Amino acid sequence: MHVVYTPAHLRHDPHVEFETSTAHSPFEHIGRAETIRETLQADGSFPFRAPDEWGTAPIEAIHDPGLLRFLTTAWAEYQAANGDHREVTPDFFYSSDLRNKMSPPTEPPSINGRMGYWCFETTTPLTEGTYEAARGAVDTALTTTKLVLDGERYAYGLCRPPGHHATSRRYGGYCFFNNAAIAAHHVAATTGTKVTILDVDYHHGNGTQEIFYDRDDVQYVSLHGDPARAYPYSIGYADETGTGRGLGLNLNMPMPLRADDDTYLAGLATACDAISAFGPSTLIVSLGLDTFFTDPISDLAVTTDGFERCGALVAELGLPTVVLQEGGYDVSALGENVRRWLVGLRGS
Ligand code: SP5
Ligand code: ZN
Repeated sequence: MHVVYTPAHLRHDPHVEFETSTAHSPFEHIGRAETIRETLQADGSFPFRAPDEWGTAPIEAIHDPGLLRFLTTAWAEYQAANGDHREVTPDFFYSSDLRNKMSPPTEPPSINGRMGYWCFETTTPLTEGTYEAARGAVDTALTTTKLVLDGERYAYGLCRPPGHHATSRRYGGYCFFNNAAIAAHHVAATTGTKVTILDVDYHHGNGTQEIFYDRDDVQYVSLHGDPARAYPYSIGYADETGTGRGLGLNLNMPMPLRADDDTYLAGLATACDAISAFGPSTLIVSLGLDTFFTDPISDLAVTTDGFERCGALVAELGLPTVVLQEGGYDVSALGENVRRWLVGLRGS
């Protein structure tokens, strides 16, 4: 199984995250991707390659061109307006309620206003090289996808920053561009076949759901911490099933507190039944390992052995499978957890 990796992710290097009313060192940092790289390289059975360059067209097929334009220059514009800041976070968030009973808002002219227009939360700072890193993650996702379209049964993209919280018009949740959504649209648009995104990150992939909610060519299936208690709080409930042509093609499976391997795998089996019923040509897995029992920001209880069983269960679908990295924050176990999930998928 090939691994696609680029050191471009090192350019996204936050030192501060505003979370739970505290400025602390970030959960999402370069060490995450580096420990995965080191563990897979040490295994010796995962050949590495660099991504190709895909340009911006695949991003603009999914995201508002305004978001792309903003991210290209936002960090530098913020420095020019506000003086030197190593990394930048909005201090204002746009909400349509602010202009209730009036014309809808347009993009503000000032950089401080634009920060809150394109971002939805406080844990996702922009650093000097964030844009280049986010472009590298998209290139990684598309190159991994191409390996599978060209005939490989499985491939793994070590995407960082992750993607599944990024909506068509907003970044946040450590995510800038929605790597998995861009990959899924690429498959659907270039092959004319159906695609499923199976999202096993602890957090609901609100961005992926939003992007495909009204489409009948991409199914979204997610197991995640119940949004009644878990980020992103406002979306991810079981009664969100799609709309229009997409009705019935969005499946949310909120998980109870401390769900263990057997509970989680029972949910995953139900998810796999829904995927089989849809009949996609290709499976894209948004792989988060933050369901792990010692993850510092999550509350499920999946083990390393459980991750291997998850990979093996997904393999039973018999589908060409693109695995893309999302979250996972117990860095001491993250590399091995990814490796075991991929070993389960590969079957040895
Ligand atoms: C890709 C991904 O996994 N993004 C996750 C983004 C979550 N960021 C904010 C999490 C805030 C949760 N606070 C939990 C406190 C636990 N003590
Ligand atoms: Zn997550």
